[in-house]
Amino acid sequence: MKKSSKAKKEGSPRVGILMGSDSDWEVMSAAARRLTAFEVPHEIKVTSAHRSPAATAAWATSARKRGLQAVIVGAGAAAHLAGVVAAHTALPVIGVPLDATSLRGLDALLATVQMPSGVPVATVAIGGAENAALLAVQILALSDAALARKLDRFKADLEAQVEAKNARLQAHRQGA
Ligand code: RP5
Repeated sequence: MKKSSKAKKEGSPRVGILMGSDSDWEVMSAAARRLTAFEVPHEIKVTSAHRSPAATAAWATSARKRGLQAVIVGAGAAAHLAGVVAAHTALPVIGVPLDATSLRGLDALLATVQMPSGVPVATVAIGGAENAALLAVQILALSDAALARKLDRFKADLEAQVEAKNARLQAHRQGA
């Protein structure tokens, strides 16, 4: 399929996934997989707050005009990327701190979560790319009834999985 017809079939991106390096993709791909499972069109890009600040600012500044409704930003080390994006857009910014140094992500967590008043970044757990995608889906579902129904099914499935785990444990205990 040609690139243009593929984009048309999949729809315009509604969520942006940005990361500081291609080395972040192993973790951040979980966000893309979860968005794909919910059939939410998304775009994926690498820019760096420190190494390519102009490209980062351009991506964030044009995000709303490109049709994005939320952005997910993953970075490790002195992770300023989500904060810089939040400085350039009023879209909801979801930050994913990543484990990229000997500090095991604590550095990125503090850099991502400790935003000054007025410029929020909704920060998920270290490596929490899937939850970042779910939070983005929940934001979009506020004004998208079909997506809200998919979320309801997802949550019901989570509940069923826990019930199945409990049933397995009870059966194991009775057999012991
Ligand atoms: C951060 O530095 C990136 O987000 C990545 O987590 C980390 C290491 O980047 P590379 O040196 O692998 O490009 O900016």
